[in-house]
Order: sequence, then C-alpha cells, then structure tokens
Amino acid sequence: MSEKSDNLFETPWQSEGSFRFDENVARVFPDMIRRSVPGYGHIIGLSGLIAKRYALANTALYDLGCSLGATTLSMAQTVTKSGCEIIAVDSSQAMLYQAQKEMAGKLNTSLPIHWIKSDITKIDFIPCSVVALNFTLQFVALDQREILLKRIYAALCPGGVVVLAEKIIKESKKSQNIINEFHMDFKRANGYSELEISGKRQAIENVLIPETSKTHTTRLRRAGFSEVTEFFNCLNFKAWVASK
Ligand code: GEK
Repeated sequence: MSEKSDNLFETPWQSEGSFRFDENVARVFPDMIRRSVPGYGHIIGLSGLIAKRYALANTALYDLGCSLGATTLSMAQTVTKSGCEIIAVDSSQAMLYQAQKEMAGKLNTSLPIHWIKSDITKIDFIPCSVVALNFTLQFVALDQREILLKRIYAALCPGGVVVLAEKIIKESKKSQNIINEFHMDFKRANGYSELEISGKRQAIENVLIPETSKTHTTRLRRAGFSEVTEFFNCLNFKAWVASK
C-alpha cells in the first residue's frame, strides 16, 4: 500500500464535520489509519483468519466500507474454500479508485473480487458466509445501523459470521476522559501534533459517531446473532465476531 504520510491536518482549516473520504484522504489513508487506530494491523490480519475459518464454499464474502481493500486482501490471501468471491463495497469513488490501483499487483489469488461503489445500506446482499464491517458502521446513520445488521443477518448462511470493528465510547464519562487521553498519547507517539489531533477531532465530529460496547453487542443480538464474541480490545477500539 502507499505509504504517503498523513499531513492533512497540519493546517487549521477544518470546520466541524468537514471530514470526507475524498482523494486527499485516499492518498494518505494507510498511514492515517495505522497512526490513529491501535491494533489496526492485528484486526485486519485476524479478519483474514476468521474468514478462512468461517467461509463456506460457493458463498460471497463481503468487505463493507472496504476503503483501500486491506480486509479484502487479508481475506483473499487466506480463504481457500472453492467457489467463494469477495464483494468489496465503498461509497467513496476516490477510495475505490485508489484501492483498485494499489491492489492490482497484490491480488493474484484465484478468488474473484468485485469492487462496488455503493452506500452499504442500499445494496442487495447475496447469500454470504463472512461479512466484514471494519470501522465502517461508525459512519452509518444511527437509525440505519440495526436495519443494516438485520439485512446482513438475513443474507448470511447458517454458521456465517459478521466481523465488526469499531471505535467505541465508554459508559462512564470519567473512563471516557481517561481513554481519550491515552488515545491522544498514542497519536502523539505516532508523530501527530496537537494541532493535527484537534483538527481531525473537529473535522470528524458527527461524521464518525461512536457508541458503547454494550450498544453494539445488544444490537447484534437483537438483529438475530446468537453468539457475540469480543476478540479485540485496545483503548477505545473493539472488535467482535457475531455468528448466525
Ligand atoms: C479498513 N474497512 O481498511 N456505505 C459505503 N461505504 C461507506 C459508508 C456507507 N454508508 N460510510 C462510510 N463508508 C477499512 C476501513 S474506513 C474507517 C474503513 C475509517 C466508507 C468510507 O468511504 C471509508 O472508506 C470507510 O467506510 C471507513 O479496514 O476511516 O476510520
């Protein structure tokens, strides 16, 4: 992947909620997410291993909000079941363009990959066994999240799974403040300045809407998932596997 460094927030031009997944973000995305999300690489790697374990022959695997295709690549490199295909969906043309450019030389697997530009709340799902929602549900409108999970549940074959990774908020305000400080320390340690940290926070306000861990797990169960298992937690980032 491109290792262009993220300097988007070095100048104080951001207004509240101005963050967009445009070509500027697409260009620096791998650097941005690696320096901002603790454990991002682990979650992507584990998504591939989970996909390998749960993929069923002749079904689709979805990467919803695929960005530059990191999860798609991870699944493509591990899944060996016959007749599977990966459907990678993103609403940002800039992200999909960059994804296909960067993945061109890397995706030399036998698994067909379909890149689709669409809002994930608008697609018609085909029978599937693995659906990855890595840091994407947090950008979907709050009133659409349960509807989307129910539609995914309906499309999953018995034994299929959703992999859900999210930025979360803590139930208590005190805990939230502490974890926020730790997350800011993580970003500082990765070379972001105070100006960049506050600029990004302002730009992402009301664009990324995090929820508590309990809200996520309760909603997954309401959507029908029988077993919801947390497999990753670092600072204010969590990931679960939920099975049908
Ligand atoms: C990764 N999963 O590398 N429909 C389709 N795409 C959407 C929607 C929507 N409604 N809302 C947001 N997106 C990736 C990282 S990034 C996470 C995912 C982040 C897309 C958006 O265009 C962007 O590419 C992606 O979801 C979120 O593991 O930037 O924190």
